Amino acid sequence: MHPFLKKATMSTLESSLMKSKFRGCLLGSLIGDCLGAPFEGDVVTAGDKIVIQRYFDKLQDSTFKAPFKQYTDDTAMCKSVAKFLIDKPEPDYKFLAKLFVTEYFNEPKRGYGENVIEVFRKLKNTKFEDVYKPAREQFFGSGSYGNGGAMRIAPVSLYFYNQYHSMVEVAKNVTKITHSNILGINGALLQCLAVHQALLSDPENSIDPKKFCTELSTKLKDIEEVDEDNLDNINNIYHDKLKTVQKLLQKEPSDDLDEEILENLGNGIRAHESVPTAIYCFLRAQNEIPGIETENSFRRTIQYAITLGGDTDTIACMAGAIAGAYLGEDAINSVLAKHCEFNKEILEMAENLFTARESIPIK
Ligand code: F2R
Ligand code: MG
Ligand code: MG
Repeated sequence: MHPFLKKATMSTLESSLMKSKFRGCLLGSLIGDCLGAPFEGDVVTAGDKIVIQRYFDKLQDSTFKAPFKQYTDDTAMCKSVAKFLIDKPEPDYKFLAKLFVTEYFNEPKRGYGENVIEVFRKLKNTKFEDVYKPAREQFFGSGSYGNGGAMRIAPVSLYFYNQYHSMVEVAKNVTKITHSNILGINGALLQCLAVHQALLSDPENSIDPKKFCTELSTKLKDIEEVDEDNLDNINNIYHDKLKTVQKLLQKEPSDDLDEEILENLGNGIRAHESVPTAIYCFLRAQNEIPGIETENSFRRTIQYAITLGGDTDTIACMAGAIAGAYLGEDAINSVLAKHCEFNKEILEMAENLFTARESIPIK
């Protein structure tokens, strides 16, 4: 067991820190989604970065009143994963598939992509007979490598924080209901490991980015799905990207470097073009970034992720989950959080997830 975790399970003080990390993680994921959503698909210019700075300043001003920023599919699916873990002591994937489908048909206008909607329709029409079959049929049988598996995985990292093998098995199965391409699955695994590693890191000690990335790569190597043909060097994609993250972190932040990040890591809807980018945002935001004026590293993570443009809701959501898991709820500005739809409910879910977790003996 990780020494910090061992300590954490031993006294009330550390148990309260773990609870704060559960709450911070899900709240961080929600904030990234809600605040990133208005910019999804945008190309962000230097001028837009100033607009985004003002947007955050305004949202943090307690006198500023505005309608809720609405959450999207990222949070809708994350809610289902959390409920699946809270409600059933043993994983029931048919129950989870039904939760995804019910959530979608109740609120279809949450920004879901066309293809995943086809999976939901097939699941419903086949009465959930084989919960993995519709996903396997996507993209002429190659399965999806979208980031929809990774964007919702954080509750699995939390719930199984001291049951590593269960975490890995459940993360794979939760993903395969909609994403069966190995890049989609491995992307979700990488995000799951990143949240887990951040959760087990002491927020009073600074993160060593090199160690953070090499540990992720080593752990991923052990658990990832492998493509036997390895066409286009598919098996190396995430490992190469984690090396690139480390290299880019050694450079001074600038607008030119942001261009390099987009070229080398990406900011798209594909898992391999967004999960490593979210990890990069979290690590980069451990230190000051020019043009992002805040002392708070949680806000810096989310704001920076949004300034990269592209799949802003999802990259900010994944980076926010990692940052929240590391820092805990206290590091998140409550005025900022209150602008997000579902902010109270997500904290209640985190609390229920924590309680459900604590009632299960450590194996
Ligand atoms: N879908 C969006 N945003 C754009 C649409 C917004 C909406 N129309 C609106 O305005 O309301 N955002 C959300 O989708 C992303 C997660 O996507 P997910 O769940 O992974 O979907 P999908 O369809 O499985 O994959 C996404 C795209 O990736 C490409 N792709 C995936 N696998 C492929 C393969 N094997 N071959 C070729 N292409 C593949 C496709 O272009 C898919 O459409 C998040 O950003 C979330 O916020
Ligand atoms: Mg979305
Ligand atoms: Mg998105």
